[in-house]
Amino acid sequence: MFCKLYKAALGSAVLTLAFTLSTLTSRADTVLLSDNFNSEVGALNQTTFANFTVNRGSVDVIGGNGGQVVDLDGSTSASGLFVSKTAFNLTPGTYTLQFDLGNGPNNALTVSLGSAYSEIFTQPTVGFTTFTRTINVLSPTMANLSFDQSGDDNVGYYLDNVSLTLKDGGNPNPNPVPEPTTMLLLGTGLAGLGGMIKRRRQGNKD
Ligand SMILES: [Ca+2]
Ligand SMILES: [Ca+2]
Ligand SMILES: [Ca+2]
Repeated sequence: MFCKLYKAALGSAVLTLAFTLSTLTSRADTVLLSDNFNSEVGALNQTTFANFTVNRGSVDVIGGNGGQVVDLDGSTSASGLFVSKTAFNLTPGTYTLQFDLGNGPNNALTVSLGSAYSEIFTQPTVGFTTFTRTINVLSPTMANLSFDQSGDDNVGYYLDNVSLTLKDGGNPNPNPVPEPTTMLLLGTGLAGLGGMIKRRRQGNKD
């Protein structure tokens, strides 16, 4: 009899704990930008994009990487500055920036996300290479994603599959402290379990 009660209480406590942990950790990722450029109109010196503007020089939309890609140095001997139309409102949290780069050797490409991230690429890529960067934002900031190609020789890095994702619903604390109410629930469950064990031990003495 006791054994059944004990198991039931223990099972209940474990379920409560599992549920509490799952509600604390299961927040969805938020995709802020995802673009493979396959729906753009292929053209040299293309100026119209769904998610980007060409703020300087020119870029081309050409075939590649199983669809279309953006050659960040167009065909006007003026390399492109390719900037997201959206200025992202970056709340504190962990972001994942991912993009494919192809072509090279080449001139420098500066990839930046406002003050949150900046990196200069100069190395040739073998085919297309996926770059994944984790960006931790500590205080709120507004930022455009930009790809600044240098060179002015009509051949730039080829850009594809750009995405920016906010991980875990923007939870700034990856190891959250349980809220007082959940602690109270857990405490009540464990106290009840302790009481049962105590009663069981006292029962043995009788
Ligand atoms: Ca593509
Ligand atoms: Ca070009
Ligand atoms: Ca070049």
